[in-house]
Amino acid sequence: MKIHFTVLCFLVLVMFGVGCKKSSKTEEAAKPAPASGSPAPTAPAVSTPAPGGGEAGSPGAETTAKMAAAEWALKQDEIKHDPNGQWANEATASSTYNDAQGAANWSASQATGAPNVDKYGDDGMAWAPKTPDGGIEWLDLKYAKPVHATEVRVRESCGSGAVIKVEVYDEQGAAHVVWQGNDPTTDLNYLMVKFPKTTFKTDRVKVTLATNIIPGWNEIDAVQLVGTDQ
Ligand SMILES: [Ca+2]
Repeated sequence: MKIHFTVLCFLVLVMFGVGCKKSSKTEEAAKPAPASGSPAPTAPAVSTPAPGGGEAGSPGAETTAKMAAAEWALKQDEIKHDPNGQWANEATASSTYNDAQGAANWSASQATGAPNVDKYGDDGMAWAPKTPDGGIEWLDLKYAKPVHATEVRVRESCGSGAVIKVEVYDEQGAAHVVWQGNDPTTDLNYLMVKFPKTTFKTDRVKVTLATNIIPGWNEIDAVQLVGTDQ
């Protein structure tokens, strides 16, 4: 009986624990989407635009939230249609939820293509590692066109804030760390990693996470490589 009780307690903790929860069939939004979150990605190299508050006439909280949501949507749209941006066309990962392969939900390939997760929370249209808090996991992405890269944008869609390193690969296959640090991303947003234009061309990006630093599932919807021919 004691063992059963312990198991039950554990299950209850898992079910009601903090962080991004996973429901295997229905897609559950663990948190309300970005309305209350920051409208723009908090980039390590760029200051975050203020969410438009504090102007004359002091708009009510509802107006401020609407403005923030509109600004968030504009930013998402701008990134999605960036002419220098590419979405991955191939991906592998350290592990996948339920050992998902091919185009299955939560497989590595769910991080290829343009973003397709609309709400912050667990979603099979994003890559998820096998366990929620296991530690180091990575996502390795390939792109159609090699470019001199200037930026990598990682769209986090669940358990945001767990990325610890971003690397790009040169033509010889050597990895170059373009960012390492504390990921400030919250809610459904991009981690925007800007760096001086690479002297080499790259068509491969590796994103490393420490899933244990953010309790619950950590999921990545899409990763954009930004760069130019010259
Ligand atoms: Ca996706």
